[in-house]
Amino acid sequence: INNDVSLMRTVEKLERDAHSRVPDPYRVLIVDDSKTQSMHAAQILNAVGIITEAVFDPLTLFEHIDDFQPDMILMDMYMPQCNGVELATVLRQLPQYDRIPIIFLSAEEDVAKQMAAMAEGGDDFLTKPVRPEILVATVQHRCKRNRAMRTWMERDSLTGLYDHSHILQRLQAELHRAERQKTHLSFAMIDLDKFKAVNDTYGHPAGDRVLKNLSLLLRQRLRKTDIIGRYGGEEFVVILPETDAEHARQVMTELLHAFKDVRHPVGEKDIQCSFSSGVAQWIPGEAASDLSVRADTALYAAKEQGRSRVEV
Ligand code: GH3
Ligand code: MG
Ligand code: MG
Ligand code: MG
Repeated sequence: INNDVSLMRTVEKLERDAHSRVPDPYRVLIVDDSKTQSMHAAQILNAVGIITEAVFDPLTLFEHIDDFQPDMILMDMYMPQCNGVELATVLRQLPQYDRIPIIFLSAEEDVAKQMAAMAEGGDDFLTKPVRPEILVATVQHRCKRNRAMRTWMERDSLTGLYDHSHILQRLQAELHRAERQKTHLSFAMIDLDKFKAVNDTYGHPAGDRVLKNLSLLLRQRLRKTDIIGRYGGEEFVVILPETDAEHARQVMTELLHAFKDVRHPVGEKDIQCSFSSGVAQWIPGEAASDLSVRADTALYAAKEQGRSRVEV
């Protein structure tokens, strides 16, 4: 079996799939001090395939957001520790949480108080008891609109990968998670080798084709929990949660070999490319910026030592 051919087929298949893919189920974080209330809403949403997670203690909200990555939050207004409107105010002041829709679900019938909640960043207000169809329709609408908005705000248009600023936000969230769960995390930077020559020889569209193929390969080969971004023009990064440097090096080396085998169609002929990669394992307590500087230093070493290689 010719591995190159099967790989190109997979790349083409991935591209087709990307257009006809069933979207991942929506994820809703339910913030309510009452287990009964929260379970009731969860049952209604779960019945239509929405994934839910419950937060009973609002003070742990940020941990839940980082770990669960919700499409939206269903927020109770009155809780003993702090109220939902205050929580919304805090969320709206933090850029990484600012775009998450908040739907208030509360027994509060005072319209002035409902309006005050909306003024603090609520996107909808539903009063309990809510009709299940209304809850489902409102939640699905918010999730759908938000995904559409996030796609064009956070994703790079050529490759569909997370863009520079969003990948840094995800890195921050993953570092918080690694800190709490005391797990390893590795960060890899990828830079295409002699890519200027590809553009100069075959033209910019051919270069773009190579960038697209690399992004498809990364999505195909990496785990679902790995987070991939396009850092700049021909630079990519991968966040590998729960992965130490040695394992990350193996993963990146396998990717490197797979990528070198890909034949990128350019007019009549095919071209092949390689990349260099620098890997750094996060040191507990280390800032995201220091981690990425170490990965960049390793990448520079890979280039210095002849390219088409992975350095830690
Ligand atoms: P090195 O092995 O040292 O990384 O060499 P290089 O030629 O890849 O490095 P350099 O940084 O000099 O060139 C990067 C090139 O990447 C320059 C630019 O033409 C190309 N490039 C950057 N962004 C894009 C893009 O979006 N599309 C295409 N086709 N080319 C791009
Ligand atoms: Mg309550
Ligand atoms: Mg570069
Ligand atoms: Mg380069």
